[in-house]
Amino acid sequence: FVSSATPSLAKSELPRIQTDKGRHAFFVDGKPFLMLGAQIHNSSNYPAVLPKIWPVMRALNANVVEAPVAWEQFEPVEGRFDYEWVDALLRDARRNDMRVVLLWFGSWKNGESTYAPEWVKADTRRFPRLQRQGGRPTLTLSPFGEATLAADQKAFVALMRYLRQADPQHTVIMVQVENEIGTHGVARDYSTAAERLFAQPVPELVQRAAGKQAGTWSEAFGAEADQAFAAWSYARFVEKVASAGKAEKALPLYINAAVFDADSTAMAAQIASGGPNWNVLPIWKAVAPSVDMIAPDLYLPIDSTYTGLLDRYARPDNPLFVPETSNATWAARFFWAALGRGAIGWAPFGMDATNYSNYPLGARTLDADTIEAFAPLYRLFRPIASDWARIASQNPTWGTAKTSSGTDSTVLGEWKIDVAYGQNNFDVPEWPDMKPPPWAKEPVGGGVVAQLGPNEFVIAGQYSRFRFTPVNAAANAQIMSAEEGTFVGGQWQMERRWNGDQTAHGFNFNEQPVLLRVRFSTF
Ligand code: N0T
Repeated sequence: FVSSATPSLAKSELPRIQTDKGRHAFFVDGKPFLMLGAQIHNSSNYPAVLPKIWPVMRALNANVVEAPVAWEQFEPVEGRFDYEWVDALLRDARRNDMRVVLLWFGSWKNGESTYAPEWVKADTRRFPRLQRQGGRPTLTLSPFGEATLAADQKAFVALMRYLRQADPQHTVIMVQVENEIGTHGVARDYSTAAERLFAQPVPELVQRAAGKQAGTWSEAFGAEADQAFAAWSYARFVEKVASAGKAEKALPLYINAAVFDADSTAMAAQIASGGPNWNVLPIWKAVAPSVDMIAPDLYLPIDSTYTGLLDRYARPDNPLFVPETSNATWAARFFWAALGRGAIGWAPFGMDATNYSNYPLGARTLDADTIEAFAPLYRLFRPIASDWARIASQNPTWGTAKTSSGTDSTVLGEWKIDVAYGQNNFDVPEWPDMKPPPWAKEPVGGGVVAQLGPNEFVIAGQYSRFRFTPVNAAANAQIMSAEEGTFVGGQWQMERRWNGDQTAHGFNFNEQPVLLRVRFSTF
């Protein structure tokens, strides 16, 4: 039986990641797509909560909602799957013109296994726990549990099969497998089975991917042996879950990483051991090839840490995606830093009106100021989500978020770009009682540049000033045109030219972010 709707549905293309010359694009409906996301709270995954989600999404102008589906709700009784939440979410998302990233809270959620169904939690013999040295079990399921793997895989397969059947239009565009894997306070599994494996030679695949000498884990990895072993043990489990799910519906899959530091690995080894911290990415990449992306969750309000971690995960073999970031106002500016590094998506966490706050990670309250820190960014980019994604996948880009020094700079081609924060829009020499703009001391401001040609750029920014000077100091430079506008149907559409005060003191971005297209010449 073929219904009349079948042909058009069959034509709707599967979302996919495309990588070309080290740049990435996420294709949705056959077109590049930028995820302007927002994640709901952990326990907001019930139909009753939906009315508290959509008004926030609308106020933000998000185009993607990230929402968990918990193993305990999906398979409350072994072998019986409950699709009620997924159904309600899909129905509502379509009505609200939103796409969905589903988060599979299966065997692991923030290192522990609290989202496993009761029939799993109750049976520690069939579903063994990861053990501490000396034999005490943890709240974490062991990644060596064969029955645990079979059960998680079976449930994930059921979820992906259901998406194949119930979501031919691909409202769900991407799926996260597990959540923030990695144990806290115990470096790895010390069960008898794990100890036996730990004493054996490192599998050749891992040893080669990590660029180590052959030998046991301790011989090959030294001080990082426990963390590397844990990464391998989780990665092989996740690969089996992910590949089986992909065989049902080949959506892009990712895992998220609890990350702490861009330079040291000590915290990650203690607080999220085995999780996909940047130092064990080669292991994860080699052992879990069905996972398309490894994505950092960014909550620390230190600018060098935030951007340093972006750099760690924006790689030719790993599209940058920030599936969780703080929803405090300070975090909004890092949207620009992520975009400039080619991010295919970015999402503040805790965006629903369930009256919960994860402060100090996020905002104390989800008030109007919180929403307004993020909404203007999404308001600017939602209409051009596809245009920006196309531009960023084909051209050099650079992004900046307000630094502690108050300045930032880069070179793109023949042009040096200097960014200054907290400046007035008009330069004068010493002036009595002159004050900086009201936001000068706030942790706000940023911008992004894409180089369209040797002398042509698209710039967007907020609370920042951009200046362009030729790298060649002997060259004289002039602005040929500076147009404020947007893209409509893939074509640039000018609204007005900037000139006079609007260009004499750099390009100044204020409270409302805007898009500029500028052309220079030299003589
Ligand atoms: C995140 C979120 C949610 C010393 C926290 C961040 C989400 C999970 N975990 O609200 O639980 O599901 O992925 C952990 C960040 C820890 C920072 C500690 C700094």
